[in-house]
Amino acid sequence: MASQAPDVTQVVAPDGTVDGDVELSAADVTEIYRLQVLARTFDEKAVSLHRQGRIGTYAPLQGQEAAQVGAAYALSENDYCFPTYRDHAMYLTRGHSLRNVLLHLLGAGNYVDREDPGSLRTFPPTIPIATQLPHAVGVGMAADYDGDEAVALASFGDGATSEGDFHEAMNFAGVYDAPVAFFCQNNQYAISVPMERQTASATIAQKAEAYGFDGVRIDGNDVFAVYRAVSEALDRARRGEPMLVEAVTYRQGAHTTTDDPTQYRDRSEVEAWAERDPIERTREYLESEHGWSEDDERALREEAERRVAEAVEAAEEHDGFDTDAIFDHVYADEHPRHPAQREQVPDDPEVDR
Ligand SMILES: Cc1ncc(C[n+]2csc(CCOP(=O)(O)OP(=O)(O)O)c2C)c(N)n1
Ligand SMILES: [Mg+2]
Repeated sequence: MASQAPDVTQVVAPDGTVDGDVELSAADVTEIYRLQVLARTFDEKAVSLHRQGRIGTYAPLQGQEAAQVGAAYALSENDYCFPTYRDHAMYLTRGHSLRNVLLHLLGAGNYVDREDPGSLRTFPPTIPIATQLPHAVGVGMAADYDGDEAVALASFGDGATSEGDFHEAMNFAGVYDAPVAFFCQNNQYAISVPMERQTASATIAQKAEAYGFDGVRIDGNDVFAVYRAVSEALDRARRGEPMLVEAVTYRQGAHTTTDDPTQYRDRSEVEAWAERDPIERTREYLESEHGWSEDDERALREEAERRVAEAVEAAEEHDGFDTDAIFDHVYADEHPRHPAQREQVPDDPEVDR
């Protein structure tokens, strides 16, 4: 049941007490906490912008900050990252600007941050569920053939594990020892479909066994456990050993801004998971272990609010969408049909909100 506390590996308990070894320095934990708070501040703003008709449909990440920041933080700069449409905090952690993430939501950008070439190793999200997983395996293998040290992190949801692409990617990775880490954010739902209707497996982690590699199940609201498990998966990937990490977490908000979760889940379940909030846990750890003060907290929150407000202003000053850009990067060379298709796309399409 989605309301039960997950039986999973933890490093820091919900009240901030330490259960295991924390491998991160005070500076790293502070940076991770800053990114978590920035992500939630951005998320709240994005939901509000959608309600005001200022951005398109938005998939909220609230509740999944530890999973997204912890996993992306474990990557080296050169590694490849394949986030989902909900993984806005992964983009921020990988160095994408808030403005750049917003531009996509405004229909005026495509996740390519030209100001930050390093961020090009983070792929745009795919909307068809699980299609990024074979891509991640292929990119990891291509990097290996090129003698590049980089490995790939493939992010996906619990619902994605019912797609053929998930099984094809896992199978291929197992057979060819692909340098890829599979990272599942099990947020308990695929839109309105709960975990127990998604799979008859007791866990998602155990699915790895069928493909010949290891899977682990961790508390996805414990950023320390996420960082440790994904770091290990990436280390193994560098040795040509794929691994699956199942991060057990919860989507606190709606599936998207067009969804009403009160139709399919109880308030008591949402309240139980709020007790396990991933941001409060990191803060409690910082308070008890590193003397994090109220002044530190206030300054951090003010900075997050300011940065989000500035990004909204900067993004709303965009020059419109370059419709020609949808043809970019589809083929290495211009496809013979593209010139005619370019003619058919209006210069300034109405964005469907
Ligand atoms: C191939 C495909 N089928 C159906 C959909 C519609 N759809 C969009 S999100 C979603 C649920 C995905 O759930 P999950 O993988 O758990 O990710 P989450 O949204 O919970 O982050 C579905 C079915 C889609 N986008 N692509
Ligand atoms: Mg899900």
